[in-house]
Amino acid sequence: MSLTQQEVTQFHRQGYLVKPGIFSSNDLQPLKNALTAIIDQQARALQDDGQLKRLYAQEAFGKRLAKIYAENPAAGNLITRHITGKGGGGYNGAAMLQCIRHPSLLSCVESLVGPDIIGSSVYRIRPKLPGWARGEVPWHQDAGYTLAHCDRYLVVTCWIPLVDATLENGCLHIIPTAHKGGILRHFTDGHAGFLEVPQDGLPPVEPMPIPMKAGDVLMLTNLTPHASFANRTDEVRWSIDLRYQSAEVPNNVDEDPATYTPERDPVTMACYPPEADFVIQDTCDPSREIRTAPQFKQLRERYDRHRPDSPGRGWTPLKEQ
Ligand SMILES: O=C(O)CCC(=O)C(=O)O
Repeated sequence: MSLTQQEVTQFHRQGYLVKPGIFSSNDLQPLKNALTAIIDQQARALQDDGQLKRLYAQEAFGKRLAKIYAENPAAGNLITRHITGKGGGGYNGAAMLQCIRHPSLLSCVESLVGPDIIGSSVYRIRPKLPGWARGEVPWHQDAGYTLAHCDRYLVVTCWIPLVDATLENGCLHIIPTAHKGGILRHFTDGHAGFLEVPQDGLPPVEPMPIPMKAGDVLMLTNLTPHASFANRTDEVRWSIDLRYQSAEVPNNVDEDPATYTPERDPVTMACYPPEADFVIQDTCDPSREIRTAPQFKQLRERYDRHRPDSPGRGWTPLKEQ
């Protein structure tokens, strides 16, 4: 299931493309099971510790963490952090790699970045809880988070809801065609601590909400402004966002994070130095591809142990605007 020429053209013209039904519900189930297992294990520990009255074990995937959070926000936050990591990292088990390497998804990505594909270090799992400020992500471009020398390269974000994403539960909103205007001015200390482009810094193009079914894929460029707003339901809006780039885009695949030095010229660095990039497809040397869960886990955890500092790109705080 690769992209048609028309879809590739729409992606480049509009800065986004929705491919419906790439992941079947069977394809999503292993990840949902793995996340449920983490929630279950953590909920039991919290209950033993007297911090939760109930396990909510009979609740559906979309509801369980929301119920826990509603009973005790601190307990909900703790479990959420186990899943997302602290500002990165997070769940890196077999089911995650399976999603990242999903064959139909990779065929679509290949249509955009070519056959030699690097899994960009930045992938995220987002349990967007009702009433959870950190679930609302203000306007930004993903390039705002990566180093400036990468603005000229394409890094494709694939945003995939694990449950239906609606206006009510906080689907993604994007600004079409705005990627053509280059990088916008971002500020640190935006909503919930995220980078933010304030309203008056956004291009004068009407934003578009993108409601999606579970398993659809929204593909964005790294310069496409996007945001998501409050979840006004009583269920969690679960999603993952994965990123891919051509092997020609700067990356840290052959680097040892233990020997990383932040003093060197930023242009010699990966687009996002703190986390591990990995080879998804290498047409000349397939032995470099990260295909097994232990390989993936080991690589990701090596970066958790020696997390390189990013020199950043000098955005200033919103309050000093
Ligand atoms: O999932 C969300 O609500 C925000 C996602 C996002 O900002 C991203 O994928 O870069």
